[in-house]
Amino acid sequence: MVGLPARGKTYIAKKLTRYLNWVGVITKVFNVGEYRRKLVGPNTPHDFFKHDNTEAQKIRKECALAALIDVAEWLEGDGEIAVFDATNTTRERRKVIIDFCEKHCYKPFFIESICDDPEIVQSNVTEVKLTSPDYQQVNKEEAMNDFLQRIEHYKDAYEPLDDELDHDLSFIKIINVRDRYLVNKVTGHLQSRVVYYLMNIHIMPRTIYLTRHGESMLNVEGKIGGNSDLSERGELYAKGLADYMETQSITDLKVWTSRMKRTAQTAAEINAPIEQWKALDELDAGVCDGMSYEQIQAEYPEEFALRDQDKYHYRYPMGESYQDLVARLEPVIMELERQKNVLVVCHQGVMRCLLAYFLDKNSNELPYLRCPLHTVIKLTPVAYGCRVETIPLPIEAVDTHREKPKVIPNIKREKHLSGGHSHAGR
Ligand code: BKS
Ligand code: F6P
Repeated sequence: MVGLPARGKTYIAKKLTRYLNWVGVITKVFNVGEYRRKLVGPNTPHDFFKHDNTEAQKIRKECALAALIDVAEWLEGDGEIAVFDATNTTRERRKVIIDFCEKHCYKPFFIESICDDPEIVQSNVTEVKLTSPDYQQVNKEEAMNDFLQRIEHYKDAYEPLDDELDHDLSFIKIINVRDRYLVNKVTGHLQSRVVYYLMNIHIMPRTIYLTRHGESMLNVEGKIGGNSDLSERGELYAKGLADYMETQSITDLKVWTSRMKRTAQTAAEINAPIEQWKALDELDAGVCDGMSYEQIQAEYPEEFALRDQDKYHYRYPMGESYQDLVARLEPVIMELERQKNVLVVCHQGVMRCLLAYFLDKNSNELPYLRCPLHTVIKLTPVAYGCRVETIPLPIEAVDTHREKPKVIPNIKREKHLSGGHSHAGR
C-alpha cells in the first residue's frame, strides 16, 4: 500500500484480502502501525511522525523490517499473497520493499490511494482514526487535531508513485476513489484480478439485504434441490417480505433472484425492479437432487460421509461443491460491489457463500453458516467491515439446517467412484 494517512489504505488492504481469501487465494494483511504500537505503545503524539525526528524514524524503519520478516515467513509457508499495509510514502522506503521482494523472488504490486476530497478524508478520520488505539486517552477534538498534524508531517516527505520515475514498477494509482486510475505494468492473472476488483468497489453508503426464498413444497417434505413452488407459508413470507421492504423505504432498490420458481415467487410482490441470475441458482446436488438427507445416507452412504468429512470441497456426483458455488458467485459479488441498494433472494447454499464474503468467514465455517428460512439479513458497511442485523419475520417455516456432525468421518473414496468428478485442484 502507498499513501498518506487516512486515504483508505487499511480499508483497501482488508477488503481486498477478504475478497482474495473468499476466492481461494490465501492472503494476509501486515499492518506496520500494529508493530509500532507493540514497540512504542499507543497514544503516540504527532511529533513522532515528523520527517526530521531521526530517533523515531529509526524505530519506524525497525517496525517495517519486523513486519517484512513476518511477510517472508508467511509467504514461505501457506501464504500466497501478503498485503503490506503501511504508508510507504517515500521512494527510499519503497526501495526497501522492492529489494526485499527481489531477494525472495516475490512480485511486488503497489496500490496507491490519492485523495484530496476533504469530505472523504474527514469521514475516514472520524470513522476509523479517532477510535484507534492511538487515541485511547484523548478527547475527539484533540485527537482530530493531532491526526491532521500527523498527516501534514507525512506530506513533507511524500513522493507519490511517478509515471516516469516508477515506470518499471507494477502499480495502480487510485485517485479519489473512483475518479481516475493510473495502471502500470500489470503482470499476470492475479494482478489483473486485483486491478479489476479495485476498479469496481466504492464507498457510498448503501444496504444489502439477503434472504432465502419462502418455504417451498420440497422444504416441507425435507427434500433438497428441485424446482418446487412455495408452500402456503412460503406465500405468506412473500407478502411479509414485500411489506418489510416497504417499511425500509429504500430509494432505488433492486431485487435479484435466481432462475428458480421459489425465488421469483418470493420476490413477486416487492415494489422494485427484479432481475434473474442463473448464477444465483441453488447448489446443484447432482444425483442427490430431490432426495432427503436420510435417503442420501441410505442410498449413497459413502457420498454422505465424504460430504460430512469436507463439506466445502465435497462435490455431489454430477453436481457441485461449495467451492464450485463460490466460483459461480464471483460475478455476483463483483456486481454487488458496483451496485447500491440490493435485495438478493436466493437459497441456503448460495446465501452462505454470499454471507461468508461479507462477514469474512473461512471455508470451514462457510457451509455451516446459519441462514434460516423467513429471515432477512441486513448488511450495512461500517468502518472496515459490515454491520449485520438479522430480521426474522413472524411466519413459521421448517428448519433446513443440518448441523456439522459431532464425529467427523475419516474415510477414503473408493477408487472406482472417484473418476469423472475429481475435485479441481489449484
Ligand atoms: C472509512 N476510505 O480514498 Cl478503490 C472511511 N478514505 C473511508 N480516502 C475510507 C475507509 C474507512 C476508503 C477509501 C478512501 C477512504 C479516504 C480514500 C478508498 C480508496 C480507494 C478505493 C476504495 C476506497
Ligand atoms: O434444503 C434446502 C437447500 O437449499 C437444498 O436445495 C440444498 O441442497 C441445501 O439446502 C444446501 O444446504 P446443505 O449444504 O447444508 O445441504
